[in-house]
Amino acid sequence: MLEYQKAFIKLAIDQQVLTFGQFTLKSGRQSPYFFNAGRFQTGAALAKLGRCYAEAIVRSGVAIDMIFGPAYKGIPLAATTAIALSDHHQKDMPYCFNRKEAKDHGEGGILVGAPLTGRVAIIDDVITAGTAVREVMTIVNQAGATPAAVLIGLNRQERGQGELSAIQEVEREFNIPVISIVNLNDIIDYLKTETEGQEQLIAQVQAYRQEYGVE
Ligand code: OMP
Repeated sequence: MLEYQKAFIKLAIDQQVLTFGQFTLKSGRQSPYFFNAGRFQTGAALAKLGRCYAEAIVRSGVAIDMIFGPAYKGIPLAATTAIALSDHHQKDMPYCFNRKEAKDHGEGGILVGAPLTGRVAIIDDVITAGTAVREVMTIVNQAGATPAAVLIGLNRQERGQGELSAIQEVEREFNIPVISIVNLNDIIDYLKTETEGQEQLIAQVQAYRQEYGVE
């Protein structure tokens, strides 16, 4: 695991973004952990988060022209990533986001920010079964732009609609890479090496991975 990945997991646990317990997912699965990006609630946390997303996209080597942040949770993620790309990677990247409801006055429309064109990195928090990200693909395609990558914080490494992981399905269906800052294996590694007395929790997470996970 790289240093920024370790820092990301530490930040997520410290900010209670990554929590452990019993959670019902959108897919109906019962999960012993949950990742809630809405809990990155301060300027400092958001700044660190943006640096992690920026590092992940730069390390991937994928060429992009802009960043798209889907409403609502993707909006601050796109903004903080764009700032980090400028401050730490000398890349002044345009970004835009959508509204959930079209505005019929003022500037109108559902898109805000830079024109949605070229090779677009879609930035989001989590992919479990891949439902949310499919909706975003439609918006990007309808604007005439090209989805170039999906950038997420956590890859839960779960099966999607079939035997492949949801992420593999998205990668095949849209022919683009899904880049994540960390995946579930990284979280398990972190719990094993950076924390103590968490054997029961590790066993629960591993059991969940056994039931719903893919390699
Ligand atoms: P899919 O649409 O099934 O890929 O699930 C992604 C969405 O599930 C996210 O956008 C969240 O609304 C929610 N989610 C989390 O935010 N964190 C998790 O750890 C798990 C989920 C989830 O419900 O699967």
